[in-house]
Amino acid sequence: MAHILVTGAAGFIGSHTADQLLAAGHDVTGVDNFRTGRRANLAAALASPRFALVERDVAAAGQLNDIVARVRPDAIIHLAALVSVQESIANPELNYALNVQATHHVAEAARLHGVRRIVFASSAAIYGDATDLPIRETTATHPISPYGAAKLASEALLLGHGAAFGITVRCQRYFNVFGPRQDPASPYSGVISIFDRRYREGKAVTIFGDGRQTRDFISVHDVARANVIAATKPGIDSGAANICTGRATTLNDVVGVFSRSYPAVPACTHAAARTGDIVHSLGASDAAAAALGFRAEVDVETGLQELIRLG
Ligand code: UD2
Repeated sequence: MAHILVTGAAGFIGSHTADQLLAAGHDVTGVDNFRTGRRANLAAALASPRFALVERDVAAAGQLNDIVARVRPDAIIHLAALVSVQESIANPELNYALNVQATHHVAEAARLHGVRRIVFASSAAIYGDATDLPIRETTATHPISPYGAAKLASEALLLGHGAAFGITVRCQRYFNVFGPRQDPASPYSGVISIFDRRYREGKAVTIFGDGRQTRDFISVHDVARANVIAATKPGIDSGAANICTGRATTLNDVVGVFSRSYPAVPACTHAAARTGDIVHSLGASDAAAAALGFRAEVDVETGLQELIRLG
């Protein structure tokens, strides 16, 4: 069994990752500054004697060093981040601190204390508005937001450290992640989290555009499993891979699942498409299968039904 340090452990993806690591028998040290993470997400993890939580800001230099020196983790899963593209546009300086500098601090903590592996939360945002689908890891990267740029820069920082200092680095390029604990609070939150809340409240949802836009929606349970594999599977090499399903789902299909489960909720309304919205996004999943042996298992309908049951 391994000891894994998870930054951003109280977040949406972090808390599911901690839960799955614990379920697999590993020890977990979670680090979070609770800027966007929530203690309630860790209710299950905190009940485990193999889980420890440290409140700390990884974006401040040196903040991880004493923890890493004490815990001596086998791997760091670095998920702490500024998670909103819109916030990165409103506040590029904060994006730089939380999404670039913090990554460098993680890489340095790993180098200084001999951590052998880092798993990093990258994003499909590094590909920008690529239109040649499905998106492969060989697709040209051209970020169109400070957020996407920071994720791409972080990949480079980590892979550079990895090559120079003998650290295995896995960059996980998540597509549209959805599932329990995703925060629907902002208008720019993941569309499924917004729709889930509105249907539960009995309110009509709004589709921006005709609803025929598609996304590669991946369940957070699959994403957490991909993180566990990347952090703990023996004998894997450094690299980057899409973490996606390889299947496109239209927004109309998503609304269809909700509306069948909530027949009393008024029909959805339509508004103008969001400026800058990409119409189609779809990842190729073969690289993650080859490098990690990972394939997504939760189809969108099953994942939506889980949310609806929890509602
Ligand atoms: C995703 C990521 C973003 C960035 C981007 C890169 C999320 C939450 N966002 O943005 O971080 O990586 O991909 O391409 O994963 N929509 C509605 N009604 C609503 C809200 C949204 O119709 O109330 C539409 C929206 O206009 C878009 C689709 O739903 O066409 C998906 O929107 P999103 O914000 O969940 O995710 P996306 O793909 O724009």
